Amino acid sequence: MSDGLRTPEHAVGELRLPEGVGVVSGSPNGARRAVGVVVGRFNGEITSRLLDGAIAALEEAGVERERIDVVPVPGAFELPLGAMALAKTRLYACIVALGCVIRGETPHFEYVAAEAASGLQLAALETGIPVSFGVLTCDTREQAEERAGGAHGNKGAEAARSALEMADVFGRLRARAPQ
Ligand code: INI
Repeated sequence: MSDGLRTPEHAVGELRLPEGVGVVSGSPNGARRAVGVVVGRFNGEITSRLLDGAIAALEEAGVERERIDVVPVPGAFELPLGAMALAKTRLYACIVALGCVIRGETPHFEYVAAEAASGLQLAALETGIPVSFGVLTCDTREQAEERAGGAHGNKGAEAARSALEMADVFGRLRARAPQ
């Protein structure tokens, strides 16, 4: 099974929610939302496709093009700082981080990929603004191409929808909390 999100080694099926509990869930709704996108220039052929996928998904979800700001950074290692800077402006409902790390002959890959992942999570946790992880970490360029608009979908689009969903659920939770 491959729906673009999961590869055959992932489990199929939807989450089943038990009856009787309160469920606060969001949807990728972009209406009246501004979104910041930070994107690595390294492996630019791939990150351009991730960016195209993300912008298309944001517009499809109702985000107006003029409300999308894109910040290019040198590579995936710089994504966390870019995301943090965007989040701290408080101008954006969520941040989409896009990059592509491809394994080389040295352990450099491990450092760049690990710092990108933990740094992006830190940016979200420190600011309370959702930051999604649209960073490909692949062994080969072919694997990256498959995930940037090829057989495995477009992870940029997936990251855009995840960020909007989290922004939406945050909004719903805020609306429920006592003022
Ligand atoms: N940056 C990437 O985004 N992808 C890579 O595959 C990559 N590799 O393999 O080196 C990469 N390196 C650059 C890194 O992100 C920083 O820009 C650089 O180290 C300067 O801080």
